[in-house]
Amino acid sequence: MNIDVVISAQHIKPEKFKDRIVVVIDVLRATSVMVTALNNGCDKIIPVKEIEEAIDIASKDKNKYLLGGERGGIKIDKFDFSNSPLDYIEDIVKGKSLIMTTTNGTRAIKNSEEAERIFIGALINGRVVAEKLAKLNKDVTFVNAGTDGEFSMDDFITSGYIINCLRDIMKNHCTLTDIAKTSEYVYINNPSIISFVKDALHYKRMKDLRYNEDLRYCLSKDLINIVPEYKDGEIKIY
Ligand code: 3SL
Ligand code: MG
Repeated sequence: MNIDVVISAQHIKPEKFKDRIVVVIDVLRATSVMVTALNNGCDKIIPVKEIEEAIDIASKDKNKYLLGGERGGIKIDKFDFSNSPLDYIEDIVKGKSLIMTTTNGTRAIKNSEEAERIFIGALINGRVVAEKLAKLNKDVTFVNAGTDGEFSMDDFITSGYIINCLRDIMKNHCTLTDIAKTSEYVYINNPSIISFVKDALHYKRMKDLRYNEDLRYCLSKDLINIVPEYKDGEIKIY
């Protein structure tokens, strides 16, 4: 198994995904929202790039669809929810379909469509993602959503955590690209993820917007045991 990391949605080269599994990571906060909503009984998530597209799909059946996402970290006008994972509780999402558009996370998923399979990863489901990858034993690329097309410390250390779990399960029977090694190195040398991530640009933005609870939740490891997959335009637990 070969393991690689891509540092942002803008750095994706689709031709490099042939025959590989991709794990998309936007730990703050899109993929943490997706894992949470599906774990709380949401039927499926439809990620889209544009706000108009989301509103258009939702208008087809107002009872079935919820609209969630953000621009600039803030709820979009006419949307039901922002991009706070703590909003996606069972009472609200159970049996519903969520249409989501976010600045970086949903873009990273759509830009990864050339991959053989696409999984949704975060810290809250990190270990179970590693277990799934070990079972499949195929080459894998961790796509970090990044922040506005740039490298993001929070996604990078999350990749490092999952890689570390994976190497542990695989008893080292895998090869890592230099960037994958660096990602794991960053994780190993920063046992407190929050202490490392607090210097990240996006962490500071979240703090300024007073999303302290979101930060604490999204930066916790292994709270959830599901691995959502993106297939044919939908994210579900298959
Ligand atoms: O960029 C994204 O996809 C979002 O997760 C960003 S935010 O954390 O909701 O601001
Ligand atoms: Mg992010």
